Amino acid sequence: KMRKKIVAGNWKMNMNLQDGVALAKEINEALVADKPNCDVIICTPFIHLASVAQVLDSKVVGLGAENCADKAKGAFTGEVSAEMVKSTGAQYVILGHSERRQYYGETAEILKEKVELALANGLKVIFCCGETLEEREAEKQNEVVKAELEGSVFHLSAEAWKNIILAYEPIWAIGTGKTATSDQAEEMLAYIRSIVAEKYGNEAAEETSILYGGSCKASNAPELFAKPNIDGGLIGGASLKAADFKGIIDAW
Ligand code: 3PY
Repeated sequence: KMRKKIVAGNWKMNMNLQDGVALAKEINEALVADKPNCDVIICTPFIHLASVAQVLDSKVVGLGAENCADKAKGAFTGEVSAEMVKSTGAQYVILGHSERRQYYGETAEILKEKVELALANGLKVIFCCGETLEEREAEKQNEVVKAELEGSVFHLSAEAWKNIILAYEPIWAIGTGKTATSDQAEEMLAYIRSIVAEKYGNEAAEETSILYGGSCKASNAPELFAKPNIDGGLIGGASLKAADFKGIIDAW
């Protein structure tokens, strides 16, 4: 594969500050000792970012947030802006994770604002999309994913698009232990690449990294990563232990 291979951890709301910094150190040490064959990114809660940035070798492990605000600055109590994320040393932000859409009411319009602010502040965006079980059973998965991309990222310029990484996470496979089969994942990622090609051209589509997420772990990563359109994984639970995470990285 020509394009970037990526393994990105999504810690979600886990780890206190001390445990998080210790985990980041452990991952960094393991990868400095045994250089990965792919780009590795860890995405942590906001409060960890500045401290984790201090213990990572940014040439070996990238750092990202799991969210950012849809406003640039000001009277938005409790929010964290893209500029603040960037100032910690982070280079990435996950946007549009299904947990944000489902539990925090993030719509396509809100996500569009977040994407723009993230890019304007020099962050690369890991943009998530995916369908529910009900939508898949109704065979609406392609339609749903296309609408998510059209609503929040397909308005971007070709130049801005270079800073977008896509992650397909079928909601029915998140934290449920159910993984999409490697054929189901490949089928969707090939579809996503085809609509990126329609929008930005074949060359841009070939250069876009598209990840699979949803109960991806060391045992299923080799089969998933062997598929032509799967450029890596967005990893939930298995990113919380250095050995498990390293096992997935070694699948490349
Ligand atoms: C999972 O692996 O379940 C995820 O949601 C990763 O983002």
